[in-house]
Amino acid sequence: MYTMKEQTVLITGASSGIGRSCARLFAQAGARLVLVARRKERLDELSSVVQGDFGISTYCATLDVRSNEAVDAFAAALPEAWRNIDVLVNNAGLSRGLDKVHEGSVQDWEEMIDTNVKGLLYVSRAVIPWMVARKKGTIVNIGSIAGHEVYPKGAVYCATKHAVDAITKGMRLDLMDTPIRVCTVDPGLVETEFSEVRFRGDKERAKTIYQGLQPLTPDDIADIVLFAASRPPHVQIAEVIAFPTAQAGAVIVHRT
Ligand code: NDP
Ligand code: 8X3
Repeated sequence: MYTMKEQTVLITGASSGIGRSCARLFAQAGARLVLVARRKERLDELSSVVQGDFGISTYCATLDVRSNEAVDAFAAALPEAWRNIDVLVNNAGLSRGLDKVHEGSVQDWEEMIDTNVKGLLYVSRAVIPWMVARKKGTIVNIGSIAGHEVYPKGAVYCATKHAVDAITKGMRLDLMDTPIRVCTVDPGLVETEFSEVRFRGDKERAKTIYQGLQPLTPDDIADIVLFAASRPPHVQIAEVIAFPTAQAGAVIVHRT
């Protein structure tokens, strides 16, 4: 069992999927949680569950990471006692649509770029200076296999995750002379609300993505995030790619 006792962990996109699982697993390990997402009612429900189950404390806030003003206002409003962020999990992200570039929706592109790239940067810009001042911290960015490969009709989502990969590498260079560690966890197929969001609520289409194989669960990924964050301070897990056993590439999947 990993211990995160007395550690403060900020998770973006904690209202669902991988972010929600990270909240539960870090709470089980004894961390105090700062949970943000747009759906505050879900955060409040999660917060009372983890407080009850694990006796830890939480701070929840509505936050749309696409707005730099909102991120700055969140950071300014965060009470002093919660600013000692030891672990930042940059998880909030989404895909919209599956389209050829010449047929795609500009609005979908903007939503993906604003959330996955600019949102991650805004939160990082607000939080990392606190880590630098304290000479302590671990940043875990949730990338994707889509940050290593490009698949048909996924150019823009893949571009955002390639950007996460580049930003992660850049952060590691920029923070190399500090004790702060930078990690990326890059999953393949994980069954969450991800595909429902991509296909705008089309549950049947979303289900087909995970049919015929055993996908990863959000807990599988949260376990890796917790592992990376709980290594001794001199150990920096730089990058983990995690696939279901029946997946060998972004679109190379064995289905039965
Ligand atoms: P979910 O749809 O289940 O969760 C996405 C989370 O991101 C939600 O909590 C959502 O909260 C939050 N979010 C989305 N937009 C915003 C925003 N503008 N501001 C704040 N929070 C936001 O999907 P996953 O758990 O699967 O996705 C988590 C991360 O994992 C993403 O970065 C995704 O790209 C990545 N990933 C997922 C894979 C998969 O197969 N599922 C594989 C590889 C990577 P709310 O709507 O309440 O704001
Ligand atoms: C999300 C999973 O399959 O679209 O990053 O690359 S996939």
